[in-house]
Amino acid sequence: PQTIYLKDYAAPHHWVDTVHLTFTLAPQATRVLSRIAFVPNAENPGDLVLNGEQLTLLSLRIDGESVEYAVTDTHLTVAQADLPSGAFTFEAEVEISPQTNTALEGLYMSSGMYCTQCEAEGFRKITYYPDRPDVMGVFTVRVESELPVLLSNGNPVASGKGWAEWHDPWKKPAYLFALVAGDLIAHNDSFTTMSGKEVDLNIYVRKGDEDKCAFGMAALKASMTWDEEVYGREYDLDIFNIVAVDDFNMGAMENKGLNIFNSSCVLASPETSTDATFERVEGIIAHEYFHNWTGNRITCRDWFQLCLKEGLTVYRDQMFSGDMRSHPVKRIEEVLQLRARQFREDNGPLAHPVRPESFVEINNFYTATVYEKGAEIIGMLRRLVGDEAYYAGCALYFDRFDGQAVTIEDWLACFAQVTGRDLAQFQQWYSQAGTPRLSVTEAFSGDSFTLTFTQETPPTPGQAVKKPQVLPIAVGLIAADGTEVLPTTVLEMTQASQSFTFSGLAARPTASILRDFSAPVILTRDIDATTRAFLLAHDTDPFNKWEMGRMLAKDTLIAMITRNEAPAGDYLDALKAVLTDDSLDPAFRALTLGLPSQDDLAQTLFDAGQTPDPMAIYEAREALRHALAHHFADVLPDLFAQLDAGTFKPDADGSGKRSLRMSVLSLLSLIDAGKAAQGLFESADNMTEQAGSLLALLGAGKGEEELASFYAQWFHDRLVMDKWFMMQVATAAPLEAAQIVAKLTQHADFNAKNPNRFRAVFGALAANHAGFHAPDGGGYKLLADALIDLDSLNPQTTARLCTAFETWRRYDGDRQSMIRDQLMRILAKPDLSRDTTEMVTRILG
Ligand code: B3K
Ligand code: ZN
Repeated sequence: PQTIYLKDYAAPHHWVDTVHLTFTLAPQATRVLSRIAFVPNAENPGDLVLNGEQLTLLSLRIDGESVEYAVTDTHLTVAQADLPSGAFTFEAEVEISPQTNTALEGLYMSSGMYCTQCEAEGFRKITYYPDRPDVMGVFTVRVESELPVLLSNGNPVASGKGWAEWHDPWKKPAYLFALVAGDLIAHNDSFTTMSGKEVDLNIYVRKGDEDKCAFGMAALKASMTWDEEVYGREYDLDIFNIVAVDDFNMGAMENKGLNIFNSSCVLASPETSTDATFERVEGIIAHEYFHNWTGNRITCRDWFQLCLKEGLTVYRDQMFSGDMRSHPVKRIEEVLQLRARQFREDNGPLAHPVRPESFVEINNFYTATVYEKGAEIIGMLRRLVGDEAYYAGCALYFDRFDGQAVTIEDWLACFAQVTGRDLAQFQQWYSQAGTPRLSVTEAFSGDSFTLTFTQETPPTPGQAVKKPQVLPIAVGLIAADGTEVLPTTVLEMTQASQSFTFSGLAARPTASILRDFSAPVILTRDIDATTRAFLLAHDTDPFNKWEMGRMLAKDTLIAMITRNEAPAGDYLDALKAVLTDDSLDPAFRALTLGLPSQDDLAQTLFDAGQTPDPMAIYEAREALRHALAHHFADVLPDLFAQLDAGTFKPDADGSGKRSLRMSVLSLLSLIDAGKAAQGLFESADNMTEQAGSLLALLGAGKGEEELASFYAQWFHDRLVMDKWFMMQVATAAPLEAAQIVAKLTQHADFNAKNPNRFRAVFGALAANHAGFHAPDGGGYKLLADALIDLDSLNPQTTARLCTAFETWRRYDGDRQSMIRDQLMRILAKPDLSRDTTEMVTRILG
């Protein structure tokens, strides 16, 4: 397969002015008639080159005349010599088969409805077109079908029996095209924008899901208000539609005026959804809505610039969620995610810059690095330039580039202009892969305290030597009595090694370093458990307060794993103080109670030069859970009773309480024979507590009966059933995981073609660290078998799940060779997709 390089970017030979599409829908023979007005690009003249894949071409005309053309599996070309000299109209008719499209890219069918997914390069499976984001056109779409709801982008123009026409006045790249046709029900509302324009809002769902739309609708309206108030961005069409689709490769898609969502990311009700789902729905609705400005009105010149829209939009949705809920809690959750997914990626064979320099299949680069590290870069930029300059830079960006397809350089130029700063070194964050290691030493003399930082970024594939990055390091200083003697101050580190001195101090302070996780680095700091416990008790920065608890937990677990030590008493006491401190937010207490994941511990051991043993990690973590349960035995039952949040409301308060309550319950279940959890399972009126109590039971080796009654209650609800599958795999004991997965794949409700269900089982297997890495290699083989089968149906989801193997070089020789064998077996599959081939090849390194 061909590798595409950023350095080879060239403007297209032709621009698009207007596009008229007529769809005559039929499951296996949909006709797509296109009329495209092309304008030659005077700056780069050449042949007319259109993308097209899996299309049956029925007719082609240019300015009404037939013309010579060449067609391959991927392109249609008309030689420049055969084209009219100026602008011309291209007309073609193609036939496609949505029903047999199991890749879920292009136009496909899901539970009887038609829907599309075009980003990144799916439009070429719908018709011949210059399918690249820098080519933007004004689309008019006619949909013909007997289905009652017919939707496309923009505003509705006209409709009649069996047809509807839509016109999108905003020019856009083809990846934002969308079409939906189905027997759907609208949950309707409206929104008045800041300039007084009335917008019609709809969430379209299948019959039976109408009662799961209210929360998503409220989140949409809150997002629209927030973008007006915080960024001054107003919505720009008469209508905004969201459609829920059951079969979807990712979370959701920001198509102009017609967002399409994985039903798991928009539907929510207290009975069927957990607090985590509510929070995710709120965040994703906001994310897709925010793309209307960061992504749609201003888009990417090419796919290497993906982080331009994704990093910024993730940053925006994170700020929104923080405003809606709690910034400290949200920040801790973000960092947990970042470390679990992005640091993991950055540490292995798939490490790549936030703006990659090459790709084979762009769908493989919708990664934690592009999204989450991309968002961290925006956060650092804001910290470095300050709030005022940040918003001024954004305003300039919106103003200057509205309606254009641009680059990271264009984005940064706005901030260079408003601040007068040289952002050349900062720009390295986009080009240099790998997580910087930051270490610090402390010295006190006279009245001065000095912090000396050293940074180093390890090599990553294709980048052996790294340069120092610009690091905003937020620090505070705390006196022995717990008072803060230096409030949060941002140090700007630009060198490999750099010192910062604070004078006028009466006594040696305790430093709180990297507050709010001000830069995406791995900080090493040699401090003893007493200092950590002091900061856990006294740090005014909630992130670092939590971080100290986490480091204590990690040290305790590492000592248990490597030296067979008993859990440190200091740690148990410090944790108990947090657990029982009513002045702290329950959500924060729950997060502090959470233990580092097995995967995190494996990486930590590997970084320290040891070979992680998954079974030993599992056992130590289980032993610590039991030790915590016994150490807290006198307070757990009372806490469990007190934390009843009352009537279910999916807000920060209620979910925080329930989150702590479920953490308490999972420990309590280890010492009360499951009594409390069984009681709650019987009485729960919401999914958070019903699933939480079931998980607590399963985590204590119980819950067989509850699992069966859960099935009997919910077998008809596909999203709840995803949880039923997932929970069993997630809590399976290491030596049973493969067998449980094998059994579940034989279940009548298992369906590999549905990405949610496939991920519920195989994503959970990959996340069950000790189970996946079971000594006999059964987990590896099972996943490889499933991926080999899925690849012919759905390359995108297959390639995504290959990341389960990305950490293979951490482990012992036996495991490495078993994994290598499985990767080679996948690679040997005839006709393996480009997506999976690229992923497996990169993982093998
Ligand atoms: N932009 C889409 C992701 C498309 C993924 C293509 N494989 C969703 C989002 O980030 O909002
Ligand atoms: Zn996005």
